[in-house]
Amino acid sequence: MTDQPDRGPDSRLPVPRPPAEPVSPDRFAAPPSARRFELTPERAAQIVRQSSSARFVGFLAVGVVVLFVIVYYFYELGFPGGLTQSRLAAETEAQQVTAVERGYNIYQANCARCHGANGEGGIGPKLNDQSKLFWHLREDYLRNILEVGGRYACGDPNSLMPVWSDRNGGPLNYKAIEDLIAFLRATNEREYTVRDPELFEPEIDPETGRPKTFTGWRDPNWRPEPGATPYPACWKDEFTSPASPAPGLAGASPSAPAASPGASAPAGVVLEISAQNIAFDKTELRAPANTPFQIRFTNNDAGIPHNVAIHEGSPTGPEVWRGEIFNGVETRVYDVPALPAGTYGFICTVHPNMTGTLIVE
Ligand code: HEC
Ligand SMILES: [Cu+2]
Repeated sequence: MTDQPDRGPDSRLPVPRPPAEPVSPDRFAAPPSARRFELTPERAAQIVRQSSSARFVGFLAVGVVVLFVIVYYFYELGFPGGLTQSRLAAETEAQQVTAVERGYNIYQANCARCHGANGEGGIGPKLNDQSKLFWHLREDYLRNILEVGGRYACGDPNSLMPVWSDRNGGPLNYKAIEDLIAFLRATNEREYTVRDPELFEPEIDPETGRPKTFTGWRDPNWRPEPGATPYPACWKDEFTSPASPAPGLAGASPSAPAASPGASAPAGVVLEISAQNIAFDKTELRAPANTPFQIRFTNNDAGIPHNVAIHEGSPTGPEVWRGEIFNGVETRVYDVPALPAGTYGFICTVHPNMTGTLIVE
């Protein structure tokens, strides 16, 4: 029972919807003032100028980048024609040089007293021999012997060469070992600078006023004779190779002048000498001139090879005669051929620091 009159379905809307008008395109566009597309001549000229300078700047930027890439490429990899070295190679070389120079100091401080300042040998075997460096003293071998000590060379548990690596209780850390190896393998092609061990500054030779230098031992171009036998794994075998005369009472080197057959057991002079702890017990021997004589040599160093060799003038002069090398403990009698009067040096071929004077009168 309502008294509301029925006004149809739209009767509850507040305002009746106006009839739809056609949409003018102007409603969706900027006002006509903004839609002027004509350019003033000044504006047009400005735009042209601006865009060409922007292009030039862009061109410059690309040019700079391209140039940089090209220059950097050669800077990094080295300019062609050997003008410069690749940066990586240069850095590697600088590090190699540093390692060799440090290794030199470590060698002089720890090793020279037994192996000689130039690796010429002494209490320990020589290290600077080309055939030995080529066949035998390779990096792995050096690393092993420095790590476990001299017994690695020939299996001698009483070897005089101590353990060097701190991994087995020695005094040198792995870096020092690597530097040492770099020095032992350094080539003789270039000069290295001697530097003081603390500050690593070059050491100046007071006489010349220039830094002291040294060269490595290894000749990288050295090649063994075709068919040559490799250097033996144990250095002592260099002296006991089958090529040397069979061990016997007499041990004359092939280069020695042949002694007369009857001279092997003359009632003549017998010189006595012995070796112990890598030293001769005598520094002077005397023998008669122009007469064959004998040397009775006792090697008291168990497992260590020694001999007696005679050199002209001094122990470093040319070799005149060499007695056979043999391991201790043993005594052998050498027959020495007649020598003209004069002063000679005698030496152990294995241990260049075992020397003495032989006076033939
Ligand atoms: C106390 C003396 C002594 C000192 C110091 C010494 N060595 Fe030796 N070295 C020897 C002896 C002895 C041998 C021989 C080993 C053996 O067969 O018993 C040897 C062997 C070697 C060998 C092997 C040689 C070969 O022909 O196989 C190398 C390499 C070597 N030493 C390097 C070094 C270096 C590097 C140092 C310094 C860190 C050093 N030695 C310090 C005495 C010494
Ligand atoms: Cu010797």
